[in-house]
Amino acid sequence: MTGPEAAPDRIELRRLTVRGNHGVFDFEKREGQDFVIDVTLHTSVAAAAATDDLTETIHYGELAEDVAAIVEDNTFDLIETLAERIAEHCLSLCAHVEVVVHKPSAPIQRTFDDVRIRVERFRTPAGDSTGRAEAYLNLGANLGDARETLVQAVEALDRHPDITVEARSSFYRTAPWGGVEQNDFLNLGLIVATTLPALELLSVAQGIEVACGRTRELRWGPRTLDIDLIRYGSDTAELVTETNRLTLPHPRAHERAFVLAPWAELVGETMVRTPDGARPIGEILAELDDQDIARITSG
Ligand code: A4P
Ligand code: MG
Repeated sequence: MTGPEAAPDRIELRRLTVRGNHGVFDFEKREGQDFVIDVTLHTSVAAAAATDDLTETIHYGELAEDVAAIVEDNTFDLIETLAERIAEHCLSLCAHVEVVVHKPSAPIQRTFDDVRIRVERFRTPAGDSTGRAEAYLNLGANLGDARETLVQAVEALDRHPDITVEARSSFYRTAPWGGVEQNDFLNLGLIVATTLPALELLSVAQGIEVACGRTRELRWGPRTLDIDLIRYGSDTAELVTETNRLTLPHPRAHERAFVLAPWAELVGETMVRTPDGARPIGEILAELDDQDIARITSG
């Protein structure tokens, strides 16, 4: 359904002009120059057109900001590298992208109109050659019938045609993390296989949150249902991205026993990113033993 052949539609951003400091020469890095970017996202816009709902599509304003930030926040020798970085980011949004980076003021001692690099990339499945990626999700609830909500959320994810729940952890009763005084949470972890890009997986998860009555009032406060994407991909091919809508791997996972304990139950050992580099999950969990969590072994 989301394969390139099924999406003749495109979202095209043209001639985004951003000042950056890329180039082999020192003066290029020092003084900077304008880079002009074209991005083509091959993605179906049918769902957005049918519902007239921005959340069903890729927000071109956010796309422009994210691409501009990649140009501004890095210093590469080559526009090849810049194009590749932008393409990598775009692959978190959809499965097939084209990126052109123009460098109209490149140091060429001849009259020329433009020099540009064009890359076309397809999402390499973080998992296998069929386009399926594996993801680890953490679900939490502490309002209403939390257990029932979690069961329904797992069923809803599994019902989605592009998502298969491969493994579900036990339920865990966990003390609230984040300093807001509230009831204990019920949490569980899920391994899913999916053909959806990460951002589409997040959209599906958020749709299920809404369907389960989730309202967002207080950060880290009580919630009917919260679904966080913790990792997309495997130890060797993990998606790393940081945008307004999605940060992967989840930036606070390594601080939270309620995320790590169900994950360790499902996978045994895995390496988890922390600000000090990747560390074994068991080692991090051992250091979080002051966090009050209990595995519920019945049911
Ligand atoms: N977002 C960015 N990256 C991600 C990601 N990897 N997964 C964006 C999910 N969402 C991600 O989240 C805010 C925005 O984060 C979303 O719009 C999404 O685009 P939210 O769920 O709307 O707001 P929130 O959950 O209140 O904030 P936040 O910072 O996501 O909170 P957390 O980290 O989800 O923590 N204690 C226990 N014991 N158990 C819990 O389950 N949960 C929380 C919520 C706090 N304390 C808890 C628990
Ligand atoms: Mg959340």
